[in-house]
Amino acid sequence: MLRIDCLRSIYDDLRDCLVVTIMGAVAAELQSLGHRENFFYLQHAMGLGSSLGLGLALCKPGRKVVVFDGDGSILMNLGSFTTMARYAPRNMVHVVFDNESLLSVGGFPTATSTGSDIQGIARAAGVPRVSGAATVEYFCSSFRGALAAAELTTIVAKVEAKGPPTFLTDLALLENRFQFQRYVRNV
Ligand SMILES: Cc1ncc(C[n+]2csc(CCOP(=O)(O)OP(=O)(O)O)c2C)c(N)n1
Ligand SMILES: [Mg+2]
Repeated sequence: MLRIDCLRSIYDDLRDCLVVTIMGAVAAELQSLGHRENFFYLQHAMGLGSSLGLGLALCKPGRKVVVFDGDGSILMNLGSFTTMARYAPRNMVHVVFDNESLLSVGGFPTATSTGSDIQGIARAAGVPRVSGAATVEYFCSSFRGALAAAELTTIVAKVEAKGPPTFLTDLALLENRFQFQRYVRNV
């Protein structure tokens, strides 16, 4: 399963959501499908995508918040699961694309390549809805189910360690930051 195909399958469902991605491959892939002012690509702060998403979800309870995370990133911030579970915002969908790799910096294997189980960690932390996905169809239906469920959900999608040809885009970090901030303020 390719991450870009997962993103494509749910792209239209993101229209009214506040969307946060981690940096690197997933940010470039989502942008390649078409940037929107409700998308924020968190640069550099590796591991903190879910933390940012949690803050947004708590501040904007009337909006769905979607986080596109990575295995390497969430492994750096596993405590985020316990904080997410503690506050359990009903409007947050946390997707972890697990390619068992730090793909964006050259493809070094992560601990999920040797058996660490992100779904198990999320469950143990108390996240109320946790599921896995290994096909695009299943991912798409799980994601739509999570949006409709109104309960904090983590979906761990096992994907190939394949990314876009380049991570460079023409959207500057600050431009994205101010645009997203204005969008959030006005919703
Ligand atoms: C604190 C910190 N350490 C290292 C980096 C460099 N870095 C950027 S993306 C990345 C890999 C992210 O891995 P993962 O979350 O699995 O996403 P993938 O690249 O596989 O899509 C790394 C190590 C960083 N931005 N911040
Ligand atoms: Mg990865």
